Order: sequence, then C-alpha cells, then structure tokens
Amino acid sequence: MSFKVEKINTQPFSDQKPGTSGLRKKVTVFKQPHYLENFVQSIFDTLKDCNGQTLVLGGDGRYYNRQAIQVILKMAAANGFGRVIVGAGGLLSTPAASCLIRKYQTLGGIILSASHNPGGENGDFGIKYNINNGGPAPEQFTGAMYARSREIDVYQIAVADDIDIDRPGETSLGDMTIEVMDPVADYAELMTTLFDFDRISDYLKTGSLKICIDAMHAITGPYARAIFEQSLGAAAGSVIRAEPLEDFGGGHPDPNLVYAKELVELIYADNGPDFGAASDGDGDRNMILGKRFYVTPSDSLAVLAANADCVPGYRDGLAGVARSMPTSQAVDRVAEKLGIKSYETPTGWKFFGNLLDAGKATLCGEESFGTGSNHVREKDGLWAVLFWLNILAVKQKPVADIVTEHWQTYGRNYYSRHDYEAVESDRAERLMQQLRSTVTGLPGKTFGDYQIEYADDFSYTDPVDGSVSEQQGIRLGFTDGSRIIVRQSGTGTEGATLRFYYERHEADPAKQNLDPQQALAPLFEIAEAHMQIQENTGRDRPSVIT
Ligand code: G16
Repeated sequence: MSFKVEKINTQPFSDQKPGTSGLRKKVTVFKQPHYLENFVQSIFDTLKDCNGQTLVLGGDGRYYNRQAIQVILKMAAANGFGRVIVGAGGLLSTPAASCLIRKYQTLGGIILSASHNPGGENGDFGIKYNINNGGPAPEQFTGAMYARSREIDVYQIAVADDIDIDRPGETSLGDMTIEVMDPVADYAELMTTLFDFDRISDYLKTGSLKICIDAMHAITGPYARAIFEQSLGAAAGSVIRAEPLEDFGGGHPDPNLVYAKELVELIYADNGPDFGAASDGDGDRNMILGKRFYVTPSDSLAVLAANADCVPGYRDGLAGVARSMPTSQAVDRVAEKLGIKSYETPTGWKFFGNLLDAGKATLCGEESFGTGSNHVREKDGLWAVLFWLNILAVKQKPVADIVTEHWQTYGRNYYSRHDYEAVESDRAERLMQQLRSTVTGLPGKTFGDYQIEYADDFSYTDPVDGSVSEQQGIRLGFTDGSRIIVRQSGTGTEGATLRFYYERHEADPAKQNLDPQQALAPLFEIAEAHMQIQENTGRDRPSVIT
C-alpha cells in the first residue's frame, strides 16, 4: 500500500478536557475538521516516544467508530507505531480492550466510546486512552493531554487508502503492522480461568435458572452470545437485542430500570426469566435482576464480596475492596467482617488502577452500575454477570433470597440516586457553590431526627502514589451513618448533570422491605430544604431515579 506522511497545520480547540472517562462530545463536535486528529495527536505527543510501540484499538461500534478507526490507524502509522491490534469490525468492548492491552503487553490502547450515552449521527462519541496496565489514564496523564491540546499546531497522518478492518489477519501500513483480531476470543478465554463454567453450565441445564441478557444493541451482543449461549449452553435467544447497531436501535444503552425497560418488563412478567442482566454501550456496566427483583449496584458489589469464596478465581480470598465515594457503604460492612480494608475513591474507574496494581484491592465497584476486579483494569459487565451466575450455581437459590439474606446479616443500605440532566450550567454551578460555602458550618446541625456529623468536599489522597484529587463531591454525613452526596457528572455532554445520592442503613430485618424512595424520603426533604433543588435547577423532579 502506498504510504506518505503529511504534516497538517492545525489550531487548538479549547474544549478537549477529558472528563470522568475520556473526552465525550456530540458526534457533530467530533466531526469538525481536525477535532479528532488534534486530540489523537495530543495523546501521541503526551506519550512522547511511540516508535515501534504496540497499541490496541477498538470501540463500541457506535456511529463514527469506523471512520475514527481509519483516522487513528493512519495517524499511528505516521507517528511511528510498530503494530496496532484492532478488533474486527473496529469492535472491542472496554473490558476486552483492557484484557488485550494486558495480555499482549502493549504500550496502551485507544477506546472509542461514549459508554452509556446515546449514539447515532446526533448522539455522542468519545475517545479515551488506556495505559499499559490496561486501565484508564490517570489524572496526571489526562491533564498533560489536555495541556498539549491547548497548544497543538500540527498533526501527522499517513496518506493512504482505507484499511480493511473486517477480516482477521495482518496487513501493513508503511512500517506499521495492523493485526485485525477476533474481538471476543481472548476475553472469553480469560473468563474461563476465573469462573466455574462446568458448574454454571450444569445448573443452566437443569432448567431451574432461565436467564435473559439484554445487550441493548451495543457491544456485548457478540460476547454474550459466545459466552452464555455457545459456551455455557443457555437457551438460544437468551441474549436479546444482541446485534450491535450504530445508533443502538435508537435506544439509550444505559443498563438501569428506566432504559432497560424491555428486560424489566420480561423479568416482572409471569413465567419470566429467573435472572436478568443488561450491559451498556461499551460493555463495562451491568445491571443485575432476579425474578421481580432489582439488585442495586452497591448491593451487588457487597454480595459479590461476601460470596467470593464460591468462585474459583477468588476462592483464595480478597486482598481488599474499593468503592467510589458515592457508592453505598454496604461493602464496607462485608470488608469489616472479612477483616480486609475497604478503600473509598473519587468517582472514576481510573482511581482503582493503583489499588489493583499494588495488590491492595481485588474487587471494586461503583453505584453507577460498574463492578470489576483485578483480572483487567476496567469495570466489566459480563464478568459481573458470570460472578452472579457462579454464585447462583453454587447456592441454588433465587437472587432475591441471596440479597435479603445478605441484608439480614449486614443490614440493608437503602440507596437511591436522583439525576437532574441537562441543567443550565450556571444554575448547576450556583447550587454547587452555595452548597460548598455552607459545608464548614454544617457539622452539629440537626434536621428533624437527623444530625450532621461531618460535611466536606471530598478530597482523595492516593495511598500508592500520594497524588491528591480535590473537589470530588460534597458529602453530608449524619450521625446514624446516613449520607447525602452531591456532585456534577463528568460524562454528560449537554449542560450540566447534577447527581444527588442518598443512603440510609437499616439493621432491623423487619424494616428492610420498604420502597427505597419511601425509606429515604426524610433525606430528600433535608436536601430540598438545605439546597432548594427545585428552585436552583428549575425542575420539579429528577430526570432519572435509580
Ligand atoms: C464512567 C466512569 C465511572 C463513573 C461514571 C459516571 O463510566 O468510568 O467511574 O462512575 O462514568 O460518572 P459521572 O457521574 O461523572 O457521570 P462509563 O461507564 O460512562 O465509562
């Protein structure tokens, strides 16, 4: 293939600051001339020496994935990379990309996804760099990328025909080799080393556990079919919405009770499945459902930690657990009983990387439907489903029984998140600033039956490298352990999204069966009284409640 490198003069864009997880913008923003190229060159410039290095490349298949892959391949070749491993069709789930980076010890990887955000021509697109441990680049790196993007004036790209990324095999572009790989095989193989596939498969064959996995027309379809239907022998059709589509079939690939409506209807129907799960755009999130039963992500993490001895890959014990700050404290109680440490990090999977690398934590989780372990350095939706299936195959009990028995032992952490999406940025900023200015005066104050024990803007000092991340969300902690947390999302692409997280612990089994919205109502009232949420947001209710 003919090959010539061109140096293109460009001007910086001022808005290429990565958020909670990479750069996410509307497709229309990414399609501006030089926009994608500037950001990719900023990544390469930050890496400095790319000569002869190997990169993993793939995405969740959303609109613009294929075009972006062609641009990145040509830029990688022009910047001296020796090899790029690409998922066939340009597809790689986020956990599979992390798996490949680790397995083939590459310099890193570029993942194209806007995760749970909608896709299509008018939807969102995203790009993120993962480092050689397979995890998202830490803040120092993303900060340097952003700084570079503010001063960039030239990028390099090969002038060449488009590369065939659909057929597995090797091709070359100048001195660079492009290896198109089956996106599923290595990841599926890794799963067999962690879970008892025979036991799960035998249990599925008894017919006592009918499962339904909703891939939401996003990346997990091919993975879920290979693992659940082909390897484990679940009935054909157990994976629904299995075909990855560029616009996710017009849906919102966010696995929660609102956006996975079809699955929720099935699980609540007579003769519906006994176990349901959904994944997001890029396959790193999960939602777990039992028959007419929803497991909150925070409870899911706690249950996995408490039952890790059922699973071969974790039978030798957990080094520790970690959760993001807004995630409920349910897993802390399990850690205490196990005599291991529970780490509290800011929101963003990147903060777990150091803990996993240093062997301080084995399982990690977030309230935002993310759970994972030290097997890769990303959260992993299908891994969480397999973990649950392994526990079910050992316990041979319904999901609801496992969770309610868990509550009886540890107490129930009632939990709910209220999101106000696409709020005007200055309104959201005003609410945050007003709240921030009150925190120092709050400890000792009472609101009805509740007294504030501490109030702060969460600051995290990484126990491994000592780096400090400030202003990670306002915490109001009450003397009974209840909490209200407020933070601005770092993944939205329209205005500002405000998130309010509410949590209350209930030790009495007789009081553990309330609707969380009812159980948490006193905390909603405190938040409204103190923050005037309705007035400040201009909304009379949240856009999404999970
Ligand atoms: C990303 C991050 C998660 C975070 C989530 C929500 O997930 O990796 O750590 O919890 O965003 O972040 P925010 O509350 O700032 O919107 P994903 O699945 O979108 O990559």
